[in-house]
Amino acid sequence: MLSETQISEFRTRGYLVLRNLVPDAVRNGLLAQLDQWVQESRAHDANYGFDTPDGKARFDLAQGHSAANPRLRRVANPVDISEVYQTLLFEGDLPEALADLIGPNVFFHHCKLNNKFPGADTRVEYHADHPFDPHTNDDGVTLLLLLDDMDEGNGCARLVPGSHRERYSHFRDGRFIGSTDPTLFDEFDGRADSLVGKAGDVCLMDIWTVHGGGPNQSQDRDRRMLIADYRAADAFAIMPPVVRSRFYRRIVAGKPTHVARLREGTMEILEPYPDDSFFGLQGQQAAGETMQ
Ligand SMILES: O=C(O)CCC(=O)C(=O)O
Repeated sequence: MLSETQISEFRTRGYLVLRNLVPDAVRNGLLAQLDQWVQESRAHDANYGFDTPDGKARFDLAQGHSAANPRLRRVANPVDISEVYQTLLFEGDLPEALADLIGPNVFFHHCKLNNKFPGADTRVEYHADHPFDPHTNDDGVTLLLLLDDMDEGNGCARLVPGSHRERYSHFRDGRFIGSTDPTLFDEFDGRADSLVGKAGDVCLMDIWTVHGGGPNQSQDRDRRMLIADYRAADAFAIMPPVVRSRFYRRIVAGKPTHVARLREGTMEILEPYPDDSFFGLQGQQAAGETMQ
């Protein structure tokens, strides 16, 4: 599905944007489901939905959440509870594009919805995805589907081109902090490209590409993004997945294997962390939580 030029752009920059890939009808189905979850969140005052494979809350609420002002900032593995998400992520064009980059055999790892509400201070600190889920090899792609039009004003993601060839520690004082060293954030800000795009655009990002993003500073523009992590089928986890899906290791392209491929090198190994989502790990409390 991808051209040689697109594949080469992915390898050089560490990401590739495919414009207008997901039709409005499909996107509207995903958003209708998300709207329903936001409505349901009004009945809760702390994270909820613990019927997940790892017992962590599926629905993560930002500070300031209330029935009148719902702040559902993250849904872990919407695919586990919604068929429209399954169809999009497991069938059709998207798995085909992934197979062109890391195939022919590809499995689904996990996914999540990130919801930056207008005026909310939710930000994402610069990090790469592979350090959260180390595997025997690092052939993997994170897919970012823009559910709304995005730019810096409503907190689009920012990606550091070329950073997939660099390596940054996600530890500080011997502890996994879920981001690169904060003293590097200014440098990354200077180098990063903003993922400016229209709803329906898809970005395919190498799992080593450093990325982050500021808050949604607009008064009235949503910033909703679906994020899905896929790996080559011969990559095997070195530790349990941090956001476990009931579809973990589902083959979406090619066929399964029981033979692991190993990449030589070194890798930081995190301790499993208790927070429901990585926002907690990055120091942004959920509704009802207080600083330790
Ligand atoms: O929502 C975003 O802009 C990026 C989120 C992200 O990188 C993540 O959840 O791992």
